[in-house]
Amino acid sequence: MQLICTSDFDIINKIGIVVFTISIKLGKDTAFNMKLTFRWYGENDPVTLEKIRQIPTMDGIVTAVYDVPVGEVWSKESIQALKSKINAAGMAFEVVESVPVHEDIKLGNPNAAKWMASYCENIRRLGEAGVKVICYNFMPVFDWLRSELRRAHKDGSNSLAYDNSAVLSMNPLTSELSLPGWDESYTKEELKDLLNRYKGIDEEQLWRNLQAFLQAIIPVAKECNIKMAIHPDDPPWGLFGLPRIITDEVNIERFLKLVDSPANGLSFCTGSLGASDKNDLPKMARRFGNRIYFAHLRNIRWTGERSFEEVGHPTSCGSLDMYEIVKGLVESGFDGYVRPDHGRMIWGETGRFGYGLYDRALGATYLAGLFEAVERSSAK
Ligand SMILES: [Mn+2]
Repeated sequence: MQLICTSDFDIINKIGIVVFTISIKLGKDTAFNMKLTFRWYGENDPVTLEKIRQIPTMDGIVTAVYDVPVGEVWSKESIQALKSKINAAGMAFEVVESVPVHEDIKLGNPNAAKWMASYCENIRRLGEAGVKVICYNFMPVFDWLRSELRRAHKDGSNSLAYDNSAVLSMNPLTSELSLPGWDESYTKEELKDLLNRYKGIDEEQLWRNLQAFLQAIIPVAKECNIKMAIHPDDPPWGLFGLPRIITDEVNIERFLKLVDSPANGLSFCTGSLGASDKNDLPKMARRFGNRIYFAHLRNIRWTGERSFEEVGHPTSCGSLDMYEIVKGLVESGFDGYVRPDHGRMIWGETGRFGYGLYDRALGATYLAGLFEAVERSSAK
């Protein structure tokens, strides 16, 4: 807490009264244990750092180096440039999302060792730049997947949505599938080849490949004072014959034991894990809170078996109990980084799907309010 006292002697002299103002500033350090962050996609992001800075209680930026092919070493200059820009805008750069994992590592093929060495070098370089948490995922081929990018809602907003029957009817080798980002990553031929290479990889093999990866990187992360935080699979079930393993409580328990080190932890993404109504998120938050270093907090509404749409962040907007999730995190001792996750498009905003400014800013202030209330009532 900072006590700021001001007295304006000019006014005292002029009008002969004493003006004495005491303002108590509840700085971020004392208001929250958690640190509020916002994802930013770099210079090409229409949402600028200056705008993000104006969201109340915003601490830091979550971003990555985007000018290097997946798997390769990030230049120190690029890392430093990001840090300087973010710091100049008055925010911290302590979380990277993501350092992507090369498919050869997930496939466990002979090139894996080379890519793991590059990955370790990235960890070292980010550690030197003051990064504390690295988010990554271990989903084969596809990152997050949706069947609709602009599901219209009654209030005039729109958001991403996932309809299981629509996804199952899609063939990733034709152009029907719409997923931001992925279709630019691979040509149809490359995708066909990649899907073929995964034919021999079942869940157990993917577990083994993940363990080999962790065994290579976790000691380096520990040395560099970095917490690795795996992002759960989104949605948390296998697709197109590809295995997915970071999906539920049992598997997360197994994951944490693969390399049982504090440097081996989680990004707790409620929208991803919450897509399955079998996942009890408050329970998971409580159980894994001390190994959760980064929380993506957003709400979704279940619309059918394995189907959902993204909604505003508050509990009453969707199917997830955000209050109980935050309570579970706080009561388990969570003091990591939090960010609002995908937002709807509201107020006519257009831009990167899920990553507009307005709804995510509303989400950020809602989350700040939840944390303030829960942290302060738990501290009593
Ligand atoms: Mn997420």
